[in-house]
Amino acid sequence: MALERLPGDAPTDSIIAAIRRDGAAIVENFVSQEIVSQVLADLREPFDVVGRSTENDFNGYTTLRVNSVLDLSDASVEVVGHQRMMAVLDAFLLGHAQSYLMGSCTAIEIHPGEQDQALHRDDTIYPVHLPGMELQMSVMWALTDFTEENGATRVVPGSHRWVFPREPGPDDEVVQAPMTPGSALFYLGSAFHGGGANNANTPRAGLVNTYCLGWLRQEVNHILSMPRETAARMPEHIQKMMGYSLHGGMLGYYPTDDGRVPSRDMKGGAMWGWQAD
Ligand SMILES: O=C(O)CCC(=O)C(=O)O
Ligand SMILES: [Fe+2]
Repeated sequence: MALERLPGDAPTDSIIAAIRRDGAAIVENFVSQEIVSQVLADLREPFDVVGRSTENDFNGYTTLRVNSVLDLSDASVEVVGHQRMMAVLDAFLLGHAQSYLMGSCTAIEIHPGEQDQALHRDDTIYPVHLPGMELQMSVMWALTDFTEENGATRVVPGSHRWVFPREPGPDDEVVQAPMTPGSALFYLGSAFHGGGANNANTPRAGLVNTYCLGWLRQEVNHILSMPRETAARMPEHIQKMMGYSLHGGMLGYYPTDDGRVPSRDMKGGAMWGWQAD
């Protein structure tokens, strides 16, 4: 089988339906070439300067990684806060939270010679498994061509329905997600996936962003990783997803300079039931 591929102007409902069924889906040409080229240009120096600092058995030793891309590339705002992408995230993450947050924002350039990354679920950063409740979702944007040869992301379709602690075995089908630059692969936090081996002679670069339920701790501490002055220049929806927001009107508050806390709006909080309306 292959993952469903939908055109960038496909109805949001059909993208959601494909992800619900397979745990992942590709949306082609979802962001412009101009944005992709700009993000890639902004990342060249960070890739080359700090890209090897995250090398380990999981991330690989022939792969460059850059974290907190939002802080390094203004153009990445268009990707991280892509409005139609967020309409898809809404369907998966707003059933169990009033809002969601950006977990991480990581560029990954897999170089020739890299091996297959171990198949894994991104949501294992959270030590709970609640069937039917997605804790987070990932969106991998192709910044270069993703091909079967150069390490396009691998996904185990249907694995989002597996009961913990089932792991992929030799009989489970693994499919790849070839994409052109500007296309996006959505996958649920519960879907097994991993980077691919690069057997080509050119690198494969992608930007993968994760989004978690608003009452969970974010993978990256964006409040510390980006200077406040930079954050203040971000569009409001990005600031909120970085963590400059309260969940349910009460989670994440802090005293302001005069020692007061904002009046807490319990409406919409856990006790109230945020699906009531
Ligand atoms: O690079 C990829 O295609 C996937 C990377 C990934 O899944 C991860 O590092 O968690
Ligand atoms: Fe992953």
